[in-house]
Amino acid sequence: MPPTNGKTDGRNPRRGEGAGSALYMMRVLILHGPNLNLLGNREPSVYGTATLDAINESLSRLGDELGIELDVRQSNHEGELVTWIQEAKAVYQGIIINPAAYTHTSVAIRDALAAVSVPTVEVHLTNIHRREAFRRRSYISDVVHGQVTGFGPTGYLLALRGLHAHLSRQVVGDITSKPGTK
Ligand code: CA2
Repeated sequence: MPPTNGKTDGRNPRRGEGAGSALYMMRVLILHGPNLNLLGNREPSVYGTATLDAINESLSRLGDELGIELDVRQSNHEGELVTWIQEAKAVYQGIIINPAAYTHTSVAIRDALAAVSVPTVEVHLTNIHRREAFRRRSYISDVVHGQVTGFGPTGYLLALRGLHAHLSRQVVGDITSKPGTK
């Protein structure tokens, strides 16, 4: 809780702790792909009982804790996901994406992620490497910073923590590196 006596402790509660936090608020875009809006209602034996709203609420709580501003979107349309990725450049410091079935088919999403080069974490609820052969191939895994797969809804939180740590290190690097040495 912030102090209630009108004085501050020098920290903006909307800002993250850590080296970069005094300069700006990190913004991260969360993208959920096709059919993830059905979570919790269908196929609970495969995808669990948590709804997408519940996952987004826990992400929002962690975002508040880490001082990260989150925008969360879901689409069943490949082109819409591509457009959102393109628009992410210069707006978001990071992306977390579960492209769902497009993981295994979409050169367009891969090309968009490669083009914007915003640090991205790929998330899958299930372990795609121990499922059907067609799910083992991800078209984006070699253009993203990292992949979290098989931890259910917790995977999104691990991804956000990992991205936060990565982006914080980048900011420290930017501040401490001498001009012309990068
Ligand atoms: O494990 C994951 O997160 C997946 O990205 C989920 C995708 C699947 O195509 C990928 O291979 C792995 C499927 C998302 C659809 O979610 C549903 C949820 C409830 C009912 C039906 C589908």
